[in-house]
Amino acid sequence: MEAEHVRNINNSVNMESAKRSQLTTSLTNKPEGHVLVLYTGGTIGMMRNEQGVLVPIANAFVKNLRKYPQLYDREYAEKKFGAMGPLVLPVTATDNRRVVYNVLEYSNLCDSSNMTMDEWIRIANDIKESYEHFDGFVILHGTDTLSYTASALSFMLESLGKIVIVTGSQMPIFDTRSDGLDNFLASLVIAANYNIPEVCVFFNTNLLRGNRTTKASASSFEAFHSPNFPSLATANIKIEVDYRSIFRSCALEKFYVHAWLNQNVGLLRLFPSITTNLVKVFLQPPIEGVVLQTYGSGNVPTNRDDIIEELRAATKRGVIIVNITQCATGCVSDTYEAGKLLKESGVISGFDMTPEAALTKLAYVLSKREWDTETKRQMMETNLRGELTAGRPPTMQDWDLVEAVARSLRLSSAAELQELGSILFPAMLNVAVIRRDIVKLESLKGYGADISQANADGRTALHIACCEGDIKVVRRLLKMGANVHIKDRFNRTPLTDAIEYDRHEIIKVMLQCGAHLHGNALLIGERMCAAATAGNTKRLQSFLLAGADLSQKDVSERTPLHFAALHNRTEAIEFLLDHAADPNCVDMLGQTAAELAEAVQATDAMRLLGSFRQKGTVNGEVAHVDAKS
Ligand code: ASN
Repeated sequence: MEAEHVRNINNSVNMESAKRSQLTTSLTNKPEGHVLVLYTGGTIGMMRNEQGVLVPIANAFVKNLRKYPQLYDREYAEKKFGAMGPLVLPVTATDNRRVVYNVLEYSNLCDSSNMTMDEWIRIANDIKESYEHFDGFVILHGTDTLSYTASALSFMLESLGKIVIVTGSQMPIFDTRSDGLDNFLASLVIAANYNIPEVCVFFNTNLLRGNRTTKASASSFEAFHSPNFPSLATANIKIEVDYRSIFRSCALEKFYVHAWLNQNVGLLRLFPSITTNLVKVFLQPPIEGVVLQTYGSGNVPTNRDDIIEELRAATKRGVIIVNITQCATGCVSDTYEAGKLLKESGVISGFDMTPEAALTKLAYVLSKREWDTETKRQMMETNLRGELTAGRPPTMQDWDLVEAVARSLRLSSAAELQELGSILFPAMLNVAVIRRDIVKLESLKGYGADISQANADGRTALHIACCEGDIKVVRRLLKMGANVHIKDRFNRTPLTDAIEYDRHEIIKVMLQCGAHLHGNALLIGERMCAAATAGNTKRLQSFLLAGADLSQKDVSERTPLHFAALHNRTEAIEFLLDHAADPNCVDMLGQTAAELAEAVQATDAMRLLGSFRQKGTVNGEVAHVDAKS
């Protein structure tokens, strides 16, 4: 009896440990999400010097991060990348991807009150340089001018397909009680796990659209508000994303950086008894754009013709003047006579833009050489990155399809409705894609479907469309804002699917929209080697169109040409040679493709490669070259 009891306990202990080890394996086997952190300065990374004063200390941030187990899973990181490799977060049970992050520390770590437009341009260029190597970006920044930087970046990063989060903190991350740790961790997790192709600000559990934010408190942990637009996501026990409010670029173009800004811009805030002279001087050249902060819903005094005249004269000279409200929330309109006067004098509406968004948008719009003044004025009134609300915002009524289903299921709360939408829409979008029903796709979007919403396997309508192969459907999805970078449960992007199904036209369109090969180059090499082994020239062409290097090696340092030679695949050999595959590459045994062909007496391959026969040595150094002509 006793023995039985002990055996049962042992069994249950074994079961438990098996379950645990299964769980650990599934946690350690999680796919990775790669994030680049740009550390520009600010309180978040500061440390106290001997006098107890907060200062940024060069090269200390990363060293310190490695001491914190919440920020650095030493065991996993060192095993996989070595002691000086990228940092890795401990795995979380709730998120799909394990966060691997690199930190790029700026040489001039600065308090953000010292930031200038030059720094914004530098950040934008740094994102450009590493765009293809990371899933998302986190910018650590001082809070004082953080909203200006986030707003400026939202305009400079054109057709953005990946997430950029700007964050910081009110207290240094290494202080015992700090908001920095939560802000940084949540930003990393969101950047690695969620496809929100916007410049965002994360602070105190809220992910906000960057160009909608403003610093609202110098002391509260809730330092940033988004006065006229709801949060994009909230990070409490669960991270909940409101996919319907995400702004997606609908242009069929690749991500690019507009790395210029016009500095001749300014903010002019009206106040009772403002002098004519002050307005006049403010509007003089070289000023080219002014954000005018007026009263209430966009009003100026109706008894001040002098001011109106100065404004009229400036707009006639070509100065762009944008009207926004001094109020913390709300929008300008021309409901009052006081507001109409401004419109008549050539001042344009900034709707509900924050001062930070309006100013940085002016600096961006004015720097566009390809736009004339009228286009620039139009662009200022157009919603370019979700920075303004013009016209009626979408309401719940637009969601009547889901509502009808919800009613029949007796669901009523907004949360239930949202959840139902996230289940129904991906399925309905997929059916529309499979039926090639473009009208249905449009109407689903009209009903409130997020075009990039993934199903349970993480696959989006664009993944399915790339497999199905109808170029019209793919184009339409892209025009509706479908994102090209989303990875499914198997780490496949829509481009991976298009390659797998040899959809050449689709591959071209996807690349035009910024899609790129991702992941381990060796694995891509292996897949090309498999195609070469099978003599699958069409697949090799798919990889070539997708931007792959046809001389990419696999783990044994063999190229596709080695495999084509070994298996005597003449068409593949010809294709590879025609497309600049390097016949002189040697594998880990020091052998070229020609030598492999000779070793297996693949006669056709030997004939095609004969002129490239080369003797190599085991360590890869070329012993002599025997070039037959
Ligand atoms: N002065 C600091 C800065 O903006 C404030 C902060 O980061 N909390 O750099």
